[in-house]
Amino acid sequence: MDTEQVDKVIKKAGCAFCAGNCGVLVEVKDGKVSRITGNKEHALTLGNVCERVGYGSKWLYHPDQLMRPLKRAGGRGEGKWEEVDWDQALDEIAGKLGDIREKYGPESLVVTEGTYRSGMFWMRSRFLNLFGNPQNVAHAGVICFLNCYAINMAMLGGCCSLAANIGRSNCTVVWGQNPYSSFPRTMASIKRRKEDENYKIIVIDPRQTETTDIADIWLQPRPGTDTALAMGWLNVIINEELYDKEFVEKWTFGFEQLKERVQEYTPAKVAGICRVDQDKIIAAARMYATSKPACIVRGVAVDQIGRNAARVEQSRVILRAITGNLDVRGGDLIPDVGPEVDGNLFRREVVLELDDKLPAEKKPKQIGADVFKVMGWQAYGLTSEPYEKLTGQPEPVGHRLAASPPLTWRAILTEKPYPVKAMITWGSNPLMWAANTKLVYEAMKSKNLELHVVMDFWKTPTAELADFILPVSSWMERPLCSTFEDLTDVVFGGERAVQPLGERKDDYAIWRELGVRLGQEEYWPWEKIEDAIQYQLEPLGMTYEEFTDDGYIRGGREYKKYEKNGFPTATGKVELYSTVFEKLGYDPLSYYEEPPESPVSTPEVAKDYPLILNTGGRFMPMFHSEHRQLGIGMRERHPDPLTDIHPETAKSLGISEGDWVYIETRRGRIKQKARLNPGILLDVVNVEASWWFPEMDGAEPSLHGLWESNANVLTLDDPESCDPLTGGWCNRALLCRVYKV
Ligand SMILES: Nc1nc2c(c(=O)[nH]1)N[C@H]1C(S)=C(S)[C@@H](COP(=O)(O)OP(=O)(O)OC[C@H]3O[C@@H](n4cnc5c(=O)[nH]c(N)nc54)[C@H](O)[C@@H]3O)O[C@H]1N2
Ligand SMILES: Nc1nc2c(c(=O)[nH]1)N[C@H]1C(S)=C(S)[C@@H](COP(=O)(O)OP(=O)(O)OC[C@H]3O[C@@H](n4cnc5c(=O)[nH]c(N)nc54)[C@H](O)[C@@H]3O)O[C@H]1N2
Ligand code: SF4
Ligand SMILES: [Mo]
Repeated sequence: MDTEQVDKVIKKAGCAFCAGNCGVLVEVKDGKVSRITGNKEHALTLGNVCERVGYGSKWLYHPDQLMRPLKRAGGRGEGKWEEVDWDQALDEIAGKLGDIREKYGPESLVVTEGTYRSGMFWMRSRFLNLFGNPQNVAHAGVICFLNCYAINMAMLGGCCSLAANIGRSNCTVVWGQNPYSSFPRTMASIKRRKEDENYKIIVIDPRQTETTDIADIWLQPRPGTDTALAMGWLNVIINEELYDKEFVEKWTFGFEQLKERVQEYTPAKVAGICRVDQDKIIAAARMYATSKPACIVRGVAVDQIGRNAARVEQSRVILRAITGNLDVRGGDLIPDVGPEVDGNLFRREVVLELDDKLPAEKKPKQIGADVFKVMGWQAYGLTSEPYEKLTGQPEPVGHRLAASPPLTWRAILTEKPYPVKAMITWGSNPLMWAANTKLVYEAMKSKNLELHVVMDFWKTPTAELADFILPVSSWMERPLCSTFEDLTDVVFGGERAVQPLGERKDDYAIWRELGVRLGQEEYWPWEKIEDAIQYQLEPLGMTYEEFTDDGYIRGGREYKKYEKNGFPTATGKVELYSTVFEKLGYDPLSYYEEPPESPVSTPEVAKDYPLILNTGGRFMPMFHSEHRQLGIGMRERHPDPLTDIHPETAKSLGISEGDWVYIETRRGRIKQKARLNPGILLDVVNVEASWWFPEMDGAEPSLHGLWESNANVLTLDDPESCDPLTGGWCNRALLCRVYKV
C-alpha cells in the first residue's frame, strides 16, 4: 500500500481567513496541512472559496508564527522578550488581574476586539460577566455592524441588515459596499441574479469599483452625505405615494411624523448636498420602490462617517419598511431566533454568556454607556424586554454591547471616569484598526496601564507593546462553530484539521484557564472547545461529528413572521419614529448632519486640506492588517499600500501613477503609492487601511513601520465628532492634502 495514501487525511474545516467561514477541505499529509480546496458538499458555501485559501499552508508554516508564550524582558516596545511556559504566563496574568480587580474594581479591565472570525465572542463575555466586568469591550464593531444591529433592534426588534435575499430580488441596492473585494459570496449572488435582464442594481459609492461597473444606476455622492440621499429617496417615495400603504398602515409607527420630516429633503436640496444630479436621485428612488421585491446590501463605509452614521442606517431601515420589503421573499429577511431542528433550538451564544451573573449595579459602568447610549445596557434593557416577551428567547447580547474605544483610550490616560489598569487585546490589532493611532499608542505606553496581554499568531505592532503575548491556534488548528454572533439563524461547523502547532492554544482554552485561575472553575465545565460545541448541539440531538460533517444548520425559512404576533418592539410595529431613541434622549426621527470635518462644516480647514479623505476600501487578498508577512504570497501579490486619486487631481499636484505620496491631515502624515483612478470624484482620495510591515524592526521607534503608511494616523476620534447614538468615529469623509514624497 502506498504510504502517502495512508498518511493523507482530508478534514472538513471552516475557513476563518475572513468572517465568511466557507466550508473547505484541508488535505493533511504526515500531520501537516498540504492543500486547501472548497468543500462542494457544504450546503451553503457549495465549494466556493476565494484565493486566500490557496495560501493557507504557507501562512500556517511561516517562520514568524508564534509558538510559545512570550513575556516582556525590557521596557514596553524595546523588543526584548523571553519565552515562558504557559503555567507561568497564565499564573502571572491571572494573579495581576486578581490584584487589579481587588484594588480598582472589576471594571478596570478592558478587552479590545476586532472583527468576527468565528463563533467565539461568548467565551470572553462569559469570562467578563463572571469577573464582574460590565462588558468593557472596546470593539471595532462600533463602526462595523454592532452599531447597525443595535439600531435595528431599537427600530424593529430584529435585524434586517444581514440577510438580503438577493437571489430572489428584482432590485438590489448596494449601499457603500464593494462586495467584489469584501464579500465574494455576495458578489457571486448578484452576478448570478444579473443573468436576468429585468433585475436592477443600484450602487451608491463615491468611487468606481467592480460593483459600480455592473450597476443600472450608480449614484456617486460626496462622502458622508448618505442620510441626505436616503431622506431624499424617502421624500420622493412618500410624496409620489410609491410606498406600501397596507404595510405602513398596519405595521409601522410614526409615519405621519416621518412624512412631515422628509418634506425638508426635497430632491433639489439633496442634490446640492450630495452633489448628485436631481433626476438621478429621483430615478433611483423610483426604481427601488417600484421594482419589488427589492433588498439593500449595506457596506461599512457609512458607519465610519462619525456624527451622522446612525441616521444612515435608521433611514435605510425606514426605506425597507415603507416599501414593504421587510421579511419578504426577495427582500431584506429578518432571521429567526434559530438555528433549530424540529423546533429545538441550538444553544446560542447568548445562553453561554451568563449575563445574569453580572451584578446590575455594574452595568452602568460600561465605558461610554452614558454618552453613546445605543450601545449600552440601558438600550439593551429597552429592546430585550419586548424581544423576550414576543419570542420567549433572550435577546442576543454579546454582539450588542460595546465600550467606546475612543473613550477607553482616554480613560486609560486620564483615569476618568475611573482607572483602567488592564487590557486584553484579543483577535485584534488596535494600533491598526482604531482611529487616532497616536492616542492609542500613548494609552498602550502609559504607566497607568499596568497589564497588557495580547492573544495573536504574530508579533503585531500592538503585540510589540504588550507585557505578554499568548500564541493562539488558527482556524486550521481548532474546530469551527460559527453562529455569526446569534445574528442569523444559521450556524457553521468545521473540524480541526491539525493539532495546534508548537505550544499554541485555542482562544477558548486561554479564556477558560484564566477563568479557572480567577475562581470561575465551576462555570467552565468543558475542558475542550469541542465539548462546549457538543453542549450547544445537545437540544438538537446531534453529535459534534454529525455537525462538523454537515458543516451547516439553519432555521426554517418563514417570511412575514410579524404577521403572527407583530414586531418585538414597544409598539409592536416597525418604529419609523423610534421610541427607544426618544427614551434615550435622542431625536426619534432621522435627519441629516454634515460630517464633522468637511468642505461645508469646516471651510477654514478645507483651505489647507482641500481633498476629502476616505480610508479603508477593501482589497484582496489582505484581510485587515493580516497577511502582510513576506513569503506567503499574499504580500507579493499586493506589496504596497495604495491611494486612489483622480488623474486630473494628480496631474495638478505633479503626481504620476506609482509615485509615493504623502497624505496629511490635521492629525498626522503617512505615505502610500498613488494609483490613478478616473472613477473617483475629483476631490476625493481613498487610502488603504491597516498597513504595517512585519519585515521592519519590531522595536521602537519603528514598531514594524507603524507610522509609515497606517491610515489611522490620519483619522479622527474626538468624542464630539463621533456619532452621538453609537459613538462611531470618523474613518471617512475627512479632509486631507496630498503631495509627492
Ligand atoms: N478583502 C477584504 N475583505 C473584507 C475585509 C478586508 O479587510 N479585506 N474586511 C471585512 C470587514 S470587517 C468589513 S466591515 C467589510 C467591509 O466591506 P465594505 O463595506 O465593502 O467596505 P469598504 O471597501 O471599506 O467600503 C465600501 C465602499 O464604500 C465606499 N464609500 C466610501 N465612503 C463612502 C460614503 O460616504 N458613502 C458611500 N455610499 N460609500 C462610501 C468606498 O469607496 C468603497 O468602495 O469587508 C469585509 N471583507
Ligand atoms: N481607517 C480605517 N480603520 C478601520 C477600518 C477602515 O475601513 N478604515 N475598518 C474597521 C473595521 S470595519 C474593522 S472590522 C476593524 C478590523 O480590525 P481587526 O479585526 O482588529 O483587524 P486587525 O487589525 O487585522 O487585527 C486582527 C488581529 O487578530 C489576529 N487574529 C486573527 N484571527 C484570530 C483568532 O482566531 N484568534 C486570535 N486570538 N487572534 C486572531 C490577527 O493575526 C490580527 O493581528 O478595522 C477597523 N478599522
Ligand atoms: S477567506 Fe475566502 S474562503 Fe475563507 S471564509 Fe473568507 S471568502 Fe471564504
Ligand atoms: Mo468590519
